[in-house]
Amino acid sequence: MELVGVVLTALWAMLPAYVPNNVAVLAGGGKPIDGGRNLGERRVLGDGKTWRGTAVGTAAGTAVAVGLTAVAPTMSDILGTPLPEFPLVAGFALAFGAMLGDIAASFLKRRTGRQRGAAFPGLDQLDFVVGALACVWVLAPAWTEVTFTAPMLVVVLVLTPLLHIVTNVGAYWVGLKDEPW
Ligand code: CTP
Ligand code: K
Ligand code: MG
Repeated sequence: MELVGVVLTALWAMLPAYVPNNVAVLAGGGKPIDGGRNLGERRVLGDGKTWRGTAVGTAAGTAVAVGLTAVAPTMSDILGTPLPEFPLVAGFALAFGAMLGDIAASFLKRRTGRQRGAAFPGLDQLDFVVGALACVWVLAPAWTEVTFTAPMLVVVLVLTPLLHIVTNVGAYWVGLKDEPW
């Protein structure tokens, strides 16, 4: 497959993982997952990781996977490259894994003394990708192995940080986020 095809397929396959954290920003609020508890001097996760944001984000990413699956045959024809369909468990795993990766990153941020909202370059841009890929690989191993080729993984690791920066600066600019990361 040529590069354009690899890039299209990689972005398509990761869309259910790209959506959840952005939806969580819009849906967030309410009870924090850690219930306000501390681990040592610091919060376990902090007020930025809520049940509602996590649930709505996961649901949104799963819904995206269902939608993409419905249009996969048509879009494959239009774009001239075979685009994968998502079994429900794979769509859910990509979405939920993205949220879990972000939650794990907040855990690490608090352990390293970073306040809520503080930047952690590198981790901020890739936490959700690593979470999504690990989760889908555990919950849908056969699908993951045929869908994610090595070139696609390289494209994902290179393009995701760029997309993440563009989306977050955009969200900050229009006033949806408090920080541009
Ligand atoms: N959010 C949420 N639940 C999640 C993830 C995000 O409710 N599981 C919402 C919160 O309102 C959060 C906002 O999305 O403040 C932005 O997410 P993020 O940048 O990940 O959180 P921060 O507030 O920056 O906190 P942290 O330092 O822990 O990343
Ligand atoms: K984050
Ligand atoms: Mg943040």
